[in-house]
Amino acid sequence: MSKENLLPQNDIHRRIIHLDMDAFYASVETRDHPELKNKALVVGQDPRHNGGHGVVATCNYHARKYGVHSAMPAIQAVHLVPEEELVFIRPNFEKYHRVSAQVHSFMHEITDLVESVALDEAYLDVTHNKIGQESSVQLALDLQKKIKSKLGLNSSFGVSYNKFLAKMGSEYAKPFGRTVILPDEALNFLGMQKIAKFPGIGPKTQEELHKMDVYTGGDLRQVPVFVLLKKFKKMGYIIAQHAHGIDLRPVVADSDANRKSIGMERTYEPAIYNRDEALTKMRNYCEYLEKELKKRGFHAGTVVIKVRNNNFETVTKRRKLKHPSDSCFEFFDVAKDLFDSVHGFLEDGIRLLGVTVTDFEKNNYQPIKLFE
Ligand code: DCP
Ligand code: MG
Repeated sequence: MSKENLLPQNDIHRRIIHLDMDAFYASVETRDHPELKNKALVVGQDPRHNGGHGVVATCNYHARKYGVHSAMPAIQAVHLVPEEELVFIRPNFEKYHRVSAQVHSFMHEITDLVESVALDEAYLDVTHNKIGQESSVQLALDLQKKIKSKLGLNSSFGVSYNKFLAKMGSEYAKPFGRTVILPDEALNFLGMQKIAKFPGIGPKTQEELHKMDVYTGGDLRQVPVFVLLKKFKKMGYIIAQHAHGIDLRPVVADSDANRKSIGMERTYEPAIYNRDEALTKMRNYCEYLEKELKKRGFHAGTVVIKVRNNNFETVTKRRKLKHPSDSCFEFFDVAKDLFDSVHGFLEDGIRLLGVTVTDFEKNNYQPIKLFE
């Protein structure tokens, strides 16, 4: 069988934008502390003040020049960057959520077909948009400009006919750039990319592919589809489609209808060693969950908690409620029970706590109207 008829029919008629904020947390902090502009800024706790603990959440491009990157032990940044240039700043997640919401409000001026992947990253399907603008590139440029002028932040975007190409484009554009990949340019663009840049090709798959003399997207496209399929199963088929510029996944809007859970989690520095303090946090989360559910008219059937200690051990525990509910008291009762069933974490210090509710059903009764 030839490779062509193993692949699905391509769709080149959609217009997709992928936008990703540059060095997101670090850029927000630089904006709010202009005196740090010329420093190597690392978001995370300073390991020199806590016995060498912690990891880098992210860092600015100046710090990246020294080889610092996300998820690296913070102490390594201390070794890499000259002392007089290095600044650690504690993350302020509430602020990042606020900025993210502002970015999203600009996106929703263009379309409601916005699919968030992370706080700082989203896909927009602008094939049909609220502005009535034909040029998806113009829409993306205007969005990027607005984020810069209203929020003082840099972002990068890719525009193409599918999600995977748009995302490859925005990665390629970083920092503060843009990549437009038209249908007849896609194979050229992909051909020159290293396979490590393709989603789904991790270190192990890379190694396997290198053994087959496959280093670039161009090499990858030469490999018959059935070979990739046989070797890498389901993922191989996805990789094969990518090599040919195909990705048929729709942009799925973040609307309430698509939501399968609502949760709240926070990291704590310094860590929490006290049960009452942990429970107070969880009670606050439950109040937030009740508010969110009431807004949407949903009841939740299951409560899930997540606890992480200073050694980065993480447990999640879940329990089904007797009846679906939107009451913070009921959520908290269960969350407290689940929390007490996690042993040994308080002693090590808790650095992350989360409560999520899931298994939604529509709340069908109407509250009684006391006054007409
Ligand atoms: N983040 C984190 N831990 C990671 C990766 C990321 O806490 N391992 C956080 C910090 C980032 C934000 O998520 O600011 C967005 O992640 P990105 O991977 O998009 O990284 P940046 O926006 O920081 O940099 P880039 O310019 O490469 O997008
Ligand atoms: Mg980013």
